[in-house]
Amino acid sequence: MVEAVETMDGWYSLHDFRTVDWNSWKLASEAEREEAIKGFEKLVTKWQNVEESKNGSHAMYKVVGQKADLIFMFLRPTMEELNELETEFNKSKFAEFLVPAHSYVSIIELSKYRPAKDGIDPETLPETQARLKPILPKWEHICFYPMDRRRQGDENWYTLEKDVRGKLLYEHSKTGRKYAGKVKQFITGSIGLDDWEWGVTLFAHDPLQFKKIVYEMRFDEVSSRYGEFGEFFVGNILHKEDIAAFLHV
Ligand code: 76R
Repeated sequence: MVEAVETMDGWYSLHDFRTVDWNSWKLASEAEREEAIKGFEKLVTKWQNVEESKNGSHAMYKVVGQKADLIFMFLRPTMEELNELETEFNKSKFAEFLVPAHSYVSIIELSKYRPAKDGIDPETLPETQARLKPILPKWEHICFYPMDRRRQGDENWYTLEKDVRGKLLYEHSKTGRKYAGKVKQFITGSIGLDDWEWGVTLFAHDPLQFKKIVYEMRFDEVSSRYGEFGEFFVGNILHKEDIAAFLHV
């Protein structure tokens, strides 16, 4: 029987996509807009405090294109905390001017394809714990897309033996490592949580590196034979200090 791989699971993740309703934003009074901006900045400060105390992390980007205007990625230890922060955000004044565009629920995931070294469970290592509960980089650009492993005819990931899958992923990781310092990736597992099997979140200083890495990986067997991809979202960082300027009308 084909063996599943054991996963190590970290913080829960919510990718929250919102569109700004610019018409109602422009129709609002100056005082209302100011209240919305101040309240939103306060929320961001709250998220920053959570991040400083290492109880979660977040990323905030402006989407390029029509799929949404803002991407938030939130990491929290529990699904309840994700829900609480989402609800708090929804009740805020600023949310009166936002339309939900999309969302994605998943969990930071690492897999145990490599045999344990010296019988040590990798999950107990501090470096693994740091990767399972990561502070998201504040790099200039983000790229998010969901993906599946194919299950069709001769191309069925789920009928491959574990060692074969491990080898293919090892090859994949060699391509990935070429982008060290240029692309930072976070793989979140979403089997049983959302519509696709994984979420891929990439950060880069130069958006061209998204195209380079995704293109190069298309030729890795694990992607060329076994990868199915969903919709891509790409954006530019929005710092707290720039919120008012972004929303100025
Ligand atoms: O454990 C590790 O992180 C190291 C080895 C590794 C695994 C097991 C690794 C390295 N990845 C792994 C698993 Mn990955 N990754 C993707 C995408 O667009 C595409 O074709 C694929 C989207 C990118 C861009 C990427 C980048 N990886 C996975 C899995 C889980 C598969 C499973 O369990 O079946 C998915 C879905 C996936 C997808 N990967 C790396 C990268 C990069 C940049 C690395 C090197 C990281 C480093 O060593 O710093």
